Amino acid sequence: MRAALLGLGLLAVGCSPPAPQAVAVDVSCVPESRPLRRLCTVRITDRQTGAAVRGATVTLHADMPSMPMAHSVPPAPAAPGAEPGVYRGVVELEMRGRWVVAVRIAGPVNDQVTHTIDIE
Ligand SMILES: [Cu+2]
Repeated sequence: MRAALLGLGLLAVGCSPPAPQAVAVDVSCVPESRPLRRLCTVRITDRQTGAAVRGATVTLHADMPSMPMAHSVPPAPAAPGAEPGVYRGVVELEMRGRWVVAVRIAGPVNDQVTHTIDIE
C-alpha cells in the first residue's frame, strides 16, 4: 500500500517539467560566410531512450559575458532540419572575443544549455 502511494507521488511529480538532465543537448557552431556569422547545430536526444527529440522550439541567445549590457543580439531561431532532433540556426555576433550562446529549448522538453564561441 505504501509503495502504491509512493508510486502515485512519483506520477504527480512526472507532470511537472522534466529535470534538465532529461535530455542530452549537443551544440556545435561553425563559421558561415562572414567572419562573425556562426551556423549552430543543436542535437537533442532523450537521455533515457536515446531517441531524437522532435517538435522543440529552439532559440539561440548570444551574449558577451565580458561586456555586460553592451550587446543586444536578437535571439535567433534554430529550425528543425531533415534529421530528427537536429535544429540549426545562425547567430550574428558583433565583435571578436568570447561569446556565450544560451540555447533555450521549449516544447516537449524544457532546458537551457550554454555554448562558448571564441572569435579570434
Ligand atoms: Cu563586446
